[in-house]
Amino acid sequence: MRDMVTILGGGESGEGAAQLCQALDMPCRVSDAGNLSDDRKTRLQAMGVDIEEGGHDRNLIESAALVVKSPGIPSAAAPLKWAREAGVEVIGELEFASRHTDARIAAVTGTNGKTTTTALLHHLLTTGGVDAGCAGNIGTSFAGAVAAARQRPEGDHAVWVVEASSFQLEDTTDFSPHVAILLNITPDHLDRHGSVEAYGDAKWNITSRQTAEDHLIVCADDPGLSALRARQQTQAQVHTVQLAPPTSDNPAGLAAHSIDKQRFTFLNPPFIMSMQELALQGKHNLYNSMAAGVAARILDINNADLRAGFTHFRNMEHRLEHVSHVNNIKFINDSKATNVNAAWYALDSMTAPTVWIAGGVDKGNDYTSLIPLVGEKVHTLICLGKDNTKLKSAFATAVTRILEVESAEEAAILGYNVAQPGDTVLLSPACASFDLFSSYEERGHRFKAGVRSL
Ligand code: UMA
Repeated sequence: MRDMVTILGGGESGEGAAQLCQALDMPCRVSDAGNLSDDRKTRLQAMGVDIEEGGHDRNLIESAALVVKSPGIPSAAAPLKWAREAGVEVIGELEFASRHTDARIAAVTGTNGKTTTTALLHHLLTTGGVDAGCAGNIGTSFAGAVAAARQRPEGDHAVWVVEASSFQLEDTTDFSPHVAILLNITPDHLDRHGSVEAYGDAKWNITSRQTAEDHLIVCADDPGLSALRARQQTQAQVHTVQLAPPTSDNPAGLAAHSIDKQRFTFLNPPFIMSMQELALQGKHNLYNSMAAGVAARILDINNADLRAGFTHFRNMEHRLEHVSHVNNIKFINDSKATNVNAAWYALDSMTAPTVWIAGGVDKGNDYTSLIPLVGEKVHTLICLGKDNTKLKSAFATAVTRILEVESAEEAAILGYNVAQPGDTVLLSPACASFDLFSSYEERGHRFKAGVRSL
């Protein structure tokens, strides 16, 4: 029967899509190429959702009213081809969620910093008294979050702050946030998108359907993003964040810039904040803060609340997270750094001699940009991966000592043993975690457990 929604993938997105179907009284089934976790299966069965595991039945796809796909499934996958051939509409879970909320959406994307910026913007809005929800790639599926918000006595949120990945944006057809933040573009997920251009084009969907009533916030200092903007169009009002004062790029916009890195300034109307007051430190976080601040101002947050929000924000776990000091050796957990650019920012922010823990699943990494930083700051590289061949050869001449471990606890302990008082031990892998861990979160938690055991 053609009234069923077939949900492909039974992870976080699949469960969220099923919850939203239930909230909307749409019959649905979840189909997964692998197996669902026991917890998820129990929850879905309790909702009365049919579950298919170990593969996707073509009939269930061809007979669906709608296919909602999880972001991890590439669009060239066979089940999506079957759906398209049968004339069945296929949309991503993010698109599905956005079709069923009337809230204003502020969406954040970029290669790095999007999780921090999403969390910060959400914090700024709630500090300013806005009823804002937060969901998406940050960890809670947007569809599941919308379903849950609809059950509240007060109903849906007024604003959703949504972290959107390239995978999710690739699967959109109508998604059009009122405020979009595009932070930066550096090569990532090339195994999925094929080229940095295709990756950028997927991200551009954050603004491609915006109108002149909407807002796009971009970093004007990012070369990858500038290249993307040069070949793409937007109807939205553009606001820039940058280090130098803005010149020609829409001077009427709510631009933000920093002066001599000590303070940053928002224009129209003016607001100045010293960087010392910011909870988030580091150059990349300056961009993240400015972008979130511009978005918050568009969403009517006043200067006093903005200042309070910037000052009291606590950063997310696994992002340049200060774990502890042990005998004057500092431990930092940056397990979320799953690509070269993220690790570059982490290394760039190191101010002491560093023991660097890196490695995992290499997504086609080019380590060249890290070599000068590593040569300058790192005395020991600890490789934490199943196959460290590429990492070892890339840094063979840049670093004096290269060691290998196969557990994050061991990496923390070895890091402690090779560090001198005053040093920093940094876990910033530049790689995905799936060779040794189920997620970057598990990698970070186990590293922190190793630090705590010292
Ligand atoms: N599966 C199929 N058929 C396939 C392939 C996979 O059924 O052909 C199944 C798998 O067996 C698995 C499920 O799909 O059970 C997993 O779906 P998924 O990979 O889309 O993962 P979810 O658990 O739904 O989590 C997704 C995001 N994951 C990815 O995009 C890979 C999460 O981002 C996100 O937090 C979550 O939705 C809620 O929005 C994670 C991520 O790694 C953090 N994102 C990437 C990144 O940040 O770089 C993009």
